[in-house]
Amino acid sequence: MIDDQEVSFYNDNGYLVVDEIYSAEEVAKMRAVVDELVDKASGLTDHDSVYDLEPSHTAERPRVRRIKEMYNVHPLFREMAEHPKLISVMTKLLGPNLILHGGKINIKAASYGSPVEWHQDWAFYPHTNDDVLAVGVMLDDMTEENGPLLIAPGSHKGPTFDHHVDGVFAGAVDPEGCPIDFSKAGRVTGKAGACSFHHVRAMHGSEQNRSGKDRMLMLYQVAAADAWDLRRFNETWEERESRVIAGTSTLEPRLVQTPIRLPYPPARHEGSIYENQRAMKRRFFDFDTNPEKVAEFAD
Ligand SMILES: O=C(O)CCC(=O)C(=O)O
Repeated sequence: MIDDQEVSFYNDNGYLVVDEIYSAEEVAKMRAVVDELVDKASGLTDHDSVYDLEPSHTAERPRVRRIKEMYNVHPLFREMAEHPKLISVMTKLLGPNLILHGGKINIKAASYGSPVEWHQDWAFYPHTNDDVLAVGVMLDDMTEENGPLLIAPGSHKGPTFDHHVDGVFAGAVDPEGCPIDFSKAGRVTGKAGACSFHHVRAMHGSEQNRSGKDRMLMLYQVAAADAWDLRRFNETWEERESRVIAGTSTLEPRLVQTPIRLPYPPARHEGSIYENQRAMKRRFFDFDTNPEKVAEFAD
């Protein structure tokens, strides 16, 4: 699926986009399941273990912002993590042994879908080595207008920045204190079925979706099987094995010197990155959460 030049692009920049990993039929199947799941959120008044809700959500007009760990919610999403084309790309980037360690569907609906402040995934889940990435499966076309993923090229080779506010984890960097030039970020776009791959240390974020087009992005968090999550030594062996999506696991973690910061004390607002980031004193992206205003955009 990818050649050596694309691997070099990923190694140099910390991200890559590959077209046509999933077929139109596969995307349609996944979208249909998401639609069913979103319908089930009507009546919810608060976030739960599956759904994260937009600030403008009401029980009558459900607005789901995220479906958490979708592979535990519907088997199709677990199956799609092992798609041969996807595995072929990740094998080139991370090696033959791969483990799924998290995931979500960020819905970012037309007119109001929430922004995500600048952050590095590494600040959330450091591992024993950084052969770890997130795949963004585009379930809609991701365009310049509908809040595409923005990634600061080369930032995966730099420091891990402070993601705390007043000493408590908040899941984002202070845009004023961070030396990264966000205006130089790559804007990740592609057709539905394409996938982005971003390195776990790459600085990234995205704007609120004020366009008229949905931007649904399903993220699989994948690691080389010898990268062990530093926060997670308490699951059973069977649980860990069930997350292997290619090759085999190992009991010999590979240790590599990387800049690590731990996400403790836990965020004031837990449940999702959107909630964690509510504690930020300064935001980079405009964010209209006023339900009246946001409803206006949507109508
Ligand atoms: O959906 C996006 O634009 C950002 C995704 C992301 O970085 C996250 O959910 O952690």
